[in-house]
This record gives sequence, C-alpha cells and structure tokens, in this order.
Amino acid sequence: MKIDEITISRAIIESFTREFLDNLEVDAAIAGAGPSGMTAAYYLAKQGVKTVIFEKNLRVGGGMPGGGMMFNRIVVQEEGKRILDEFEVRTTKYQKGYYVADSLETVATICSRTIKAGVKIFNLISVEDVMIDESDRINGLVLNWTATSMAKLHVDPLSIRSKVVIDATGHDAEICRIVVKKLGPKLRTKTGEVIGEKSMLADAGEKALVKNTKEAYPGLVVTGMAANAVFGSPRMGAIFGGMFLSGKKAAEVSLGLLKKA
Ligand code: 48H
Repeated sequence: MKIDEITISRAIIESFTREFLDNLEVDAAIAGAGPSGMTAAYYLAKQGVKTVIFEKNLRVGGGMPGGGMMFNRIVVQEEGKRILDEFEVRTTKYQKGYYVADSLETVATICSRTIKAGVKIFNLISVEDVMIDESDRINGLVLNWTATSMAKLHVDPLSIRSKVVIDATGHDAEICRIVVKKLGPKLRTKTGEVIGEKSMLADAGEKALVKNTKEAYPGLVVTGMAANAVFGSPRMGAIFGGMFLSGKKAAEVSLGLLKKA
C-alpha cells in the first residue's frame, strides 16, 4: 500500500471533529487535566457519566511530572495509595504511612485509565469563560485554543454545554476567579471571593482539600489545589494523596448534582 498524505490529514481532521462535535453537550465538563481533574473524570465515567476534560497545556498531568522540585517522584499517604492501587500505579513504602510513586508512571497510568474509562481529554484548549443560564447557574464552558491567547489573537471562542462543571485548574483556581470577575463575589466562601491559598502546612492542607471539595457556585464544583485556593487553606507540597481523594469526592458531589438536575 502506498501511503497517501491527504488520507492522513483527512483521518485526523475527521476523527477529531467527530469527537469534538460529540462532546458539545455533556454531563460533566472539567477544566484541567491534573491529578484532581483526571481522577474526578475517571470516577464519573465509571458511573456512566458523559465526561470531558479541557486542558490548556500541550501535556496532561498538571503539577505531577515535576514531582517535588523536579525530583520526579510524588508521595502519597495511606488513603491516597488506595486510589493509586485502584489505578494500578506502583508505589514503594518509604516508611509507615508514606509511599513514593514515579510521577511519570502516575501521570501516564491515570491518563490512560481515565481515557479508557470513557473520558475524552482535549489538550491545547483553554477554558476562558463559563456559560450561564437565565438564573446565572453555570451550564457550560467557553473555549478557545491556548495558542490564540498565547499569540494574543482576537479570535472569538466556541461553547460547550454541561450539566455540571468542575474547576480543576490548580493553584490559580481560574474558573472560580472568572465567576467572581463576571458574576460578582458570589462564591460560597466567607467573602464570596476566592480567599487565596495559604502557606505550606501539609497535614492541614491535605485534610482541608477534601472538605473544600464542594459546589462553590451553582453548577460549579471545585477540586484539588483550586479548592484550597478558593476556601483559603494551606498548600501541602509534593504530597498528592489529597488531590486524588479530592478528585474522587468531586465525582461524588457532581453525581449528586446530576441526580438532582
Ligand atoms: C484549561 C487549565 C486552565 C484553563 C489551568 O495544577 P494541577 O496539577 O492541579 P491539581 O489541583 O489537580 O493538582 C495540584 C498539584 O499538581 C499541585 O500543584 C500541588 C500538590 N501543589 C502543592 C504545593 O504546595 O505547591 O493541574 C491543573 C491543570 C493544569 O494542567 C493546567 O494546565 C490546567 O489545569 N488549567 N486548563 N483551561 N483555564 N487553567
């Protein structure tokens, strides 16, 4: 068989476009393919929820590949290890309650399991706004190619509709900040604003993560580092168990919202 360049182009354009069209209306749309976003997506898809992730970067994994200060390892505690066991990510016991995983194995395995569970991940697409209904409930995402904002091009976005949106954008809590900017200080925090992440206090930060994983605004669940930023809790460094547990809780909270919708 002689390989034809145009058939390659047609195969890529047609299959991508078909999948993009298929994800214009979903049950759950997630901003960010870091540990919390992919874990949330995985558990939602396992429950048969149509789930899509938009990741602004070229690669997935968020803060995981860099491990701790570029030593490409992550640490998890007992509860976090149980989730890595479920994904079949290998861990080594360092001492009681502390397990180490290769950060690249973790990213690759979780990404693969998440996609195979039925989640569609679109990389290189940034969430630049939310879509709202008449009562200001969030019901979708506004998207653009990351390259357009990097090049500062004036190109209008496209939108997708979703019954639930999850902010898994990490330290910057980008979606919650957009909500405050566009809809006012109406987040379910003490001030209605993003309170801001506090300095390192690992144990408190990890514990707060799961507690802070909740609906922060009608139709918008916040997970991972974004949850601690929104509700004003400490950071925790390169321990990632809380991110996986937060992702799992975000899936449970979202399932509850979907049942009510
Ligand atoms: C699309 C976006 C947008 C956008 C951002 O940073 P992440 O890894 O986030 P988490 O919360 O899953 O994990 C946090 C963890 O990596 C970490 O930073 C820790 C443990 N820090 C502790 C400490 O003390 O520092 O992933 C977020 C993802 C990234 O891939 C971004 O590129 C992506 O979201 N993203 N995607 N549209 N507007 N904003």
